[in-house]
Amino acid sequence: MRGVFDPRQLGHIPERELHNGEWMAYSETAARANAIMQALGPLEAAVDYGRAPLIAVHDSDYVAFLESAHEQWLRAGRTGDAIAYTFPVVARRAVKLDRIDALLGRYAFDAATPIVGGTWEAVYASAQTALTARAIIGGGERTAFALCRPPGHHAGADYCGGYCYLNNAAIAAQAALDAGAGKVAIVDVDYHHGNGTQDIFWRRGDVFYASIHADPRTDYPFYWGHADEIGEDEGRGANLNIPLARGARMDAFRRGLATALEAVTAFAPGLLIVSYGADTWEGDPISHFALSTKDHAVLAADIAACRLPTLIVMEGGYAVEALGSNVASFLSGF
Ligand code: Q9C
Ligand code: ZN
Repeated sequence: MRGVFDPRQLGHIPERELHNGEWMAYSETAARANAIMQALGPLEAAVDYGRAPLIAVHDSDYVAFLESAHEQWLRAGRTGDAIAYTFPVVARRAVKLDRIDALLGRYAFDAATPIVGGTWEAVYASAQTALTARAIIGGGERTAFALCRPPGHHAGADYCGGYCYLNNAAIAAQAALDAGAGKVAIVDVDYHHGNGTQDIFWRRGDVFYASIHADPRTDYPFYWGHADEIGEDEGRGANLNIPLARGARMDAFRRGLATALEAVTAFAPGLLIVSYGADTWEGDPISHFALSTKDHAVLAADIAACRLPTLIVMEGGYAVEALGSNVASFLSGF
């Protein structure tokens, strides 16, 4: 399978994140991408499609913020990672905000998403990586892999969170629609619910989003991912959440995936995008499912049995020592 990677993605190196009330080393490291590359061998370079496909999904003021945030942070006399300490949950008003701290909170929903010197270049390159892999399928390949990092599925149209800044899968989905795909389905098999992807397509009938993930009653991102969230307006019925209890093993996950894939098949998309997280693996340091490395190949084979053109976009997975074999196992299932 052809794969895409852009080395600019390695320049995003946050120092730490707030986790259960304490600072800990940042989990979403550049070493993740290196481990995957080592397991897969040479990947193709990303093509630059510019900002237009980013703006087709994200608010342009949010994208401009991402591009300038770290400079603003430095101009305010700060050093290190830019991070929010206040979040406008009560009054998310359209007032003009100038102070960098106000902007950081306005455009983030958690403290897991700092902005550092290399963040903009990396998130831009990550989105271009997804777009390039999408174009490979547009050119006639049945499958392609986008080694995206930072990941994307927690990022909404105007917010970052959960290590995500630009929603790579959503950007690729929109690009596919704009290229004439008709309808797109996204199946999200990361441990966490992809709240950003759900939000972006919440009222849309042309993109079906299905996710199997840890129950938000116990797990991040808490406020999204519950089974009763089915979309609204045109998007009513085009959102399917399948939450599983902590500790879930392959049998439960596979049943959930089968339900999701049945709905995808009924939707009859022109393209299937898989938001693939390896954080369902049994040894993941921040997650609590119990899938084995071999299980990943079985899930992928279940997906491949749908016989749809399929773009695989990398999301989470934090056990760096096992990440290469988990991703290689998943891709082998196709
Ligand atoms: N104590 C992805 O897998 N940290 N993002 C939660 C809980 C955020 C995971 C802290 C986890 C985000 C793409
Ligand atoms: Zn995850």
